[in-house]
Amino acid sequence: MKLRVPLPRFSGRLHDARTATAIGRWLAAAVVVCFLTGVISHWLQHPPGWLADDLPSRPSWGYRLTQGLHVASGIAAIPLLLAKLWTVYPRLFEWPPVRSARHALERLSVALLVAAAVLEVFSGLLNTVQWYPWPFSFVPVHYALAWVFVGAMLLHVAVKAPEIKAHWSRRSAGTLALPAEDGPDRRSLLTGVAAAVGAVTLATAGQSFTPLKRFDLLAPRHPDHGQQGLPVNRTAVAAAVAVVNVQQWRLTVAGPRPYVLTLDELRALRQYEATLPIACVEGWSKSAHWSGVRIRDLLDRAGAPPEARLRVVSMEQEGGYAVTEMGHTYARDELTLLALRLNGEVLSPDHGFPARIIAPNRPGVLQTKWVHRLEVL
Ligand SMILES: Nc1nc2c(c(=O)[nH]1)N[C@H]1C(S)=C(S)[C@@H](COP(=O)(O)O)O[C@H]1N2
Ligand SMILES: [Mo]
Repeated sequence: MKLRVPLPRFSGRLHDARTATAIGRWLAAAVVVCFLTGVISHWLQHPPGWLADDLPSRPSWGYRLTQGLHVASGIAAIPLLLAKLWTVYPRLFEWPPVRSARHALERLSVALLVAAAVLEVFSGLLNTVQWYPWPFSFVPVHYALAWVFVGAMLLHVAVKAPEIKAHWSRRSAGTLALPAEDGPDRRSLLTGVAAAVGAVTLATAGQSFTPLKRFDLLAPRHPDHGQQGLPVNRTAVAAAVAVVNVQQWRLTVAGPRPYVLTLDELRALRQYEATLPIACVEGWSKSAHWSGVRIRDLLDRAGAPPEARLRVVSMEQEGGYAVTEMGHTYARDELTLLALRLNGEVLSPDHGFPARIIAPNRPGVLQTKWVHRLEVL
């Protein structure tokens, strides 16, 4: 008996190379922006050894821009990816499934590409809502997958280069005599995809691009929701930081000339002001007005050498951000503060009372709250 596989037949005409190329170009553009800004983000948060002491602390808005672009391009990639997969999915039913060793390899690389792409964008999306329904740690997996994704995409573009070239523009497709009557349908499809990208971008970009905050309907954060004019990522209760007894609280600075300060002594030191954003890796950001003591003044008083790194220790007991480090480019920047006040008020407990780090061009996760100890390294 002959085996008969009931393959679906596709009557839609838009599952063709021209549509795949048109959407693929936009998708590739979004992925390139997302990848480059993602690598910047990763290196600022987890610098490789050779870079750790040279990370630039300027421009002060740099991380806000790159991370805003990272999350926006990642969100835009979702409708593009879905549209691209819709365009090419009839190929899943190609018969025979494998024609040659070369063909098998190509299909395998496409399977890898699709798997990496889907996992990457959806893990990123879930991260923006702080939802981690998986057993692995987000950052290393998201970072490693990014390389797999981009590597598989480059391979795919190389393999498909002749087809991409042939279908790059409407005119080049015309020379291959694609049916002209598909034109209006394709235009509707592409317009629909563009509208979807525009809609998700408009409905989320306001979480970091504040002029659009009125339209910020889908983003998990709104720049105006939060105490003292600034969103809160982790409250004092969530971080299990006890209510601070101001009389007993001390800032300890460990270094060649260690010292301890009370809160009143800290407030009596020369105060500086800085307007700097909190730019969370999850995609929201907002500028705020801070004042407090310059980190470099505290370091000088401790006799720290100019190239010294600094370890910042929070009163928070557990949690991945309780202890952070900063290189000398940040520690010596005149804008880097041990902030005591935010937007004209004493820091609220959720914003890190009594003292927190605020530094330019730095991921939000490293803007340590509830600081009580600084160590010169
Ligand atoms: N000790 C400590 N500091 C922390 C965090 C934390 O969990 N623990 N969260 C960080 C993150 S992820 C961000 S985005 C900022 C948010 O600061 P905000 O709540 O003052 O806006 O604080 C950072 N500082
Ligand atoms: Mo964050």
